[in-house]
Amino acid sequence: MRRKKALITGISGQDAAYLSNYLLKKNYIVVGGERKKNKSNLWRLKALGIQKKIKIVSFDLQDEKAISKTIRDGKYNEIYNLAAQSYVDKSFENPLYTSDANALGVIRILEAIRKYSKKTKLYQASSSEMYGNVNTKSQDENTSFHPISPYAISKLHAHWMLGLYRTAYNIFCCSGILFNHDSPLRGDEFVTKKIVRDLLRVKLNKLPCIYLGNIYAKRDWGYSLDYVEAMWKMLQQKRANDFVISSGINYTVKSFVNEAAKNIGFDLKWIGKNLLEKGIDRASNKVIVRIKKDLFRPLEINSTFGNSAKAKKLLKWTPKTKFKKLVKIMCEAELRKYD
Ligand code: NAP
Ligand code: F7E
Repeated sequence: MRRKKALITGISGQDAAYLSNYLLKKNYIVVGGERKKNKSNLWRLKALGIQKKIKIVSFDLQDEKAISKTIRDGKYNEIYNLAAQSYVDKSFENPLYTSDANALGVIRILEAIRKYSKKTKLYQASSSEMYGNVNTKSQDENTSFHPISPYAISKLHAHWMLGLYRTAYNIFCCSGILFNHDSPLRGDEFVTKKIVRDLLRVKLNKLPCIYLGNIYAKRDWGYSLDYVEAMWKMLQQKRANDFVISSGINYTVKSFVNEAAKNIGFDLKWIGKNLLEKGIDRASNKVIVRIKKDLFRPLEINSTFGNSAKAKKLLKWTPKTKFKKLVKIMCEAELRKYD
């Protein structure tokens, strides 16, 4: 049987690494799209030992001509668009670039598929951020969207364009509305990775303490390795559809800190309120965690909580890794760096 060929954009990112590994195991030809930089940044593929198995092509969400050529010439069965300016906080500082890459970039891909490669199936990385602060207990495919960051608005623009291309042009495109998913390959700027990395630095006396913003925000956290399976399953369906992918339980950032601290060998007690709240190690009486005003966002989603019943029913997908296990996996991987 002919091997399927997939293009994964944003190949230097967290999800792209796990998805590449997953598709290689399914005997796909995997092509990775990387935007041009002074220095290629494929440490995640190296960490999984798959760098040499992936052909890298130049791919920038802002470059319409190159996107058209890549898609026209590539003859891909499937495209997974994972490329994005993915950091919510940065989107407030850089709304123009975020919108151009995350929203218009997806339209560039859709147009290239419509014009040159109508049989190619597209997976688009949508986000739970699109919901904003809603009153429903949990969020599913029917929950309305109230985005409150440039990032969320850009992702919603792309999400709605996908729906349009599906109905107007019969293009097979699926939107995965994924809730937070993290892993040892998570980017350093995201809170889970920052907590694990910096708590360990404090433990090793390389850092006096760790600074955080809103520790009362709640997130529905899962494991990236589990979530990429759902991406693939979406494109194997008979009909294109949108799916929420989530763990179905949420925790505060503070709970993440407490759990990671336990794994790293701290027993934290908390004193004070608001900006003066501190996490103190019971054994040494040292302040390990402090709050910093600059790390709060102009607008914040207080709580995310996904309901992925549709994915369970139609994709037979359920998350395998629970919160405590995820924190343990991330802490153990960080500890191994110092072995
Ligand atoms: P990530 O690690 O931040 O990776 C993003 C990738 O996009 C990087 O490879 C980055 O390349 C690339 N990129 C950025 N701007 C680009 C541009 N203009 N052109 C081409 N590539 C560009 O993200 P992730 O956590 O794996 O997430 C994958 C996708 O899912 C993203 O679209 C994200 O928005 C979305 N998502 C993530 C989560 C989550 O919790 N992880 C949840 C919902 C949705 P550089 O190395 O050059 O920066
Ligand atoms: O923040 C709070 C922060 O940056 C999580 C992206 O993958 O998931 C991710 O977006 C929470 C927020 O992820 C710090 O205010 C407190 O409430 O790890 P994060 P995110 O914004 O939830 C969604 C689904 C995506 O689509 C995105 O691409 O943690 N927080 N103190 C902090 N966050 C950071 N980064 N740094 C802090 O010091």
